[in-house]
Amino acid sequence: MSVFTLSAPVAEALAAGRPVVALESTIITHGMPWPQNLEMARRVETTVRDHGAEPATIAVIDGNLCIGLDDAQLEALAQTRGAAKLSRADLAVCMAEGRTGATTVAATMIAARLAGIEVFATGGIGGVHRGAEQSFDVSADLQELAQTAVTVVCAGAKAILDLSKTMEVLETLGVPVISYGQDALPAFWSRDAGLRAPLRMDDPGAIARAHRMRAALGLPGGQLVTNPIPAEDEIGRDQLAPIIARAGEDARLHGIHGKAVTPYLLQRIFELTEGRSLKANIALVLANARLAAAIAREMSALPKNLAARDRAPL
Ligand code: PSU
Ligand code: MN
Repeated sequence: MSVFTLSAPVAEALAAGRPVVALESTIITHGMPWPQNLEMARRVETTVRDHGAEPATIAVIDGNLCIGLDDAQLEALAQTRGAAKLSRADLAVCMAEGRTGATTVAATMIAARLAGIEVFATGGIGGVHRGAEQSFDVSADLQELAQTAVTVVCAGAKAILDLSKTMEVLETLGVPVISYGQDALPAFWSRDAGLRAPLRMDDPGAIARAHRMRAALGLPGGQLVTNPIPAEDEIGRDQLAPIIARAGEDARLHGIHGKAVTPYLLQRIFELTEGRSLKANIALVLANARLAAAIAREMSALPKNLAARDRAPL
């Protein structure tokens, strides 16, 4: 028996070597309000399909690690209030107890890797929180990128984080951070974080080759591709800065900590921007789905063991 369950369309695509894009589910249960969360989840899946790849949304449903959800499962997940937020630490416990939970970037990478899915689209990864020198709040997503070979397409780390510290940790962990099509690091709702990205690539084919080249070099871990939000949908950095500061202040006043921090901040920024942050969030996820599909198409056209002949025996 397999530890995970593939949906029929995902199983067929993987068996045929067709491109597949993994999608996370925490963004559905904890990142966006109902019913926009369901609408977003459906549109992301359609976008991946329209761009020539099979979407595989990942979640734990009644203890089953499901890779690929049908529409009824997607709707039930979007409506549920009790879903746990699952990172690397929580995945096995949720499955052992037969419960339902949504996978974060870290847990989605683990599941994608198990199924042989190499490309994953999300909104923004977790990172080093502001004040981490006091709270030690550093997302497990960073460590996962260092050890699990999945290329993650995001719109940057969420601007609620300390972006320079997040970049420092990723550098230490040896994670390639690749800005797509521009020199600047994007910051989720804004195109420019005010920092230069360590790497820049403009070609999905080269990104796919770099992923396989890492494996050929025997390097564990994935790649982080940061794709700037489309210009017409962005909220400028200066406009957001006071709102993010206020949301952070409110989180402190209410004693929010641990797993609750990111969902709280996203919800508070939604309120303070009167819904504009959600509109931007949906637009950037759709853009990431398009780029991830393009990378997955390129990946499926490459030989599986690219340059493996050049690798010294271990
Ligand atoms: N991107 C979004 N919305 C989200 C998230 C990402 O647009 O809600 C989720 C992801 O699942 C990510 C998680 O892994 O937030 C990070 O949570 P934490 O900071 O607690 O590790
Ligand atoms: Mn955290």
